[in-house]
Amino acid sequence: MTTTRQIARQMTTFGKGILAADESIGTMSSRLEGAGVNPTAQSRRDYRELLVTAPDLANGVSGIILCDETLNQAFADGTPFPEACRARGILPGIKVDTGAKPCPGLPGETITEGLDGLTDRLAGYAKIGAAFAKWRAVFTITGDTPSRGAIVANASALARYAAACQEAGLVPIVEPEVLMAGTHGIGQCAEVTAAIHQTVREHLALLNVDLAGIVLKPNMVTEGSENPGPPSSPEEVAAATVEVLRGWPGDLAGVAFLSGGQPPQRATANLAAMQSHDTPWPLTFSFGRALVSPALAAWHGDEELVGDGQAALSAHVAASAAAVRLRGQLQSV
Ligand code: 5MM
Repeated sequence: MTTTRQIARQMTTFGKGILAADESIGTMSSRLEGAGVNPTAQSRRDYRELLVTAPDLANGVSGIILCDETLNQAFADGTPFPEACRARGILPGIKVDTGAKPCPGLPGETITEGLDGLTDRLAGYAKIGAAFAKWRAVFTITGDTPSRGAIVANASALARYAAACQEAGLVPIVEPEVLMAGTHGIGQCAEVTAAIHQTVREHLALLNVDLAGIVLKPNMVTEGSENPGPPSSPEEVAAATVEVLRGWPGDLAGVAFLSGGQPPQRATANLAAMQSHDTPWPLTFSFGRALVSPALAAWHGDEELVGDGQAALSAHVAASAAAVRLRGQLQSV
């Protein structure tokens, strides 16, 4: 039997990242509409089929995160998505949270929901071929947030999710995301991200989650998107991010960053700069928008342009994979 440790190693294998294509029906529909595509179950399916069938996707991607709708859909030729992914050498994953909802008692903050019935859902996802899962907690930096309450509540949910995944034989991607929105500086992002990670680690330990069988999906440490100063350089982002990550022990399987709305070139440059730091865990990507936005724009629902959409995706996957492979050149792996 393949263990969660083995799957986590496969997910973070050298030179590859994870494609986040798990937009919920609402998010995906508004992105399709924004690209001029009528959002239906079929157009969402067609778009995800375009992504999965991009030539040689497996050269730069070890896994793809899907949402419940897609995992249960089939290609136009009838092949179920999980089977189609595995046939291409790509592990299928499933987003199992049900979204960040207003947190009772904490106005303006959110708690990610989805724990009810999770054990049964995980068993069902494993049965249809999922190898891993994803749960995203969301934090915003303002004058008085994130509060301790929001950090503890979300860390506790992340830990319950992670423990349930490992019992079901699925690798949990643990995603505590500090949003870029805000005027804060890079130092404040570092402080907040470190405090959240510390609490997440404590809660994972309380539930005996095996760190060698999880993949951490954090934000990069950057200044806020409305910060009035000049943007931090890739070297500054890399140094601040790696310093925060040093709180994680060496047995963590790997780190796969979200892109967080950064332009693709910036996310890739930051990822490249990370590789000069000697870390006990691989540092790779689990980008969503930084990989798929150009593909969606190039395709925009025109079946004649599927190849263009795939070429855009392939170019961004190749650039991100090349960034990760710098590790092999800058230090021994
Ligand atoms: C792909 O978007 C994911 C799900 O979004 P919703 O549930 O809000 O529709 C999201 O969790 C994504 O996987 C992460 O935020 C990383 O994506 P980015 O675009 O930040 O790399």
